[in-house]
Amino acid sequence: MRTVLVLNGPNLNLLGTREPGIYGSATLADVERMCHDEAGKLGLQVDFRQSNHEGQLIDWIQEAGPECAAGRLLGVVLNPGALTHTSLALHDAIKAVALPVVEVHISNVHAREEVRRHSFVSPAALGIVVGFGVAGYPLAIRGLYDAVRSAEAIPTSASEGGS
Ligand code: CA2
Repeated sequence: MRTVLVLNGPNLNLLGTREPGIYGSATLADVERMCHDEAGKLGLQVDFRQSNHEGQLIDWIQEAGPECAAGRLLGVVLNPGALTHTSLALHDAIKAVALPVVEVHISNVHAREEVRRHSFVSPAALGIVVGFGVAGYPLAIRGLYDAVRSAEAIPTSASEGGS
């Protein structure tokens, strides 16, 4: 069974405890359950993680590259938190391992402060889900699954044995 890795960045461990007007009242444990439910419908497993540290997220992305290449991992759903708006290093890590990543944001970052309108991650992402609350996580899993399955269904010159 293939796995989808769900990564959460800084402060998302506080979900459901503060700022419910922006982020809602669901906790990160609730989000994890929603991800397991959606993945189960698709025949996938979920590996759900959160870190407040940029380097830890980068290590996890680097480790995901070979797992994906080996076919054990479908890809990554990533809510980078505020690192979205600051981290060229996260961008570089995703590009370096050629990993399908769906970026997710609980809030509509484009309707908030100007600084939240720029994402370093988006140019390296396969797709983006923004502003649907925590429902964006299962949507991102579904989108990742459909996109990877479509890509795998299209024969490449390598899979056909061409040059
Ligand atoms: O909307 C999102 O998902 C964000 O990635 C959340 C980040 C924010 O910096 C991004 O601009 C948009 C913030 C995560 C912190 O989450 C909290 C949750 C509850 C209470 C306090 C922080």
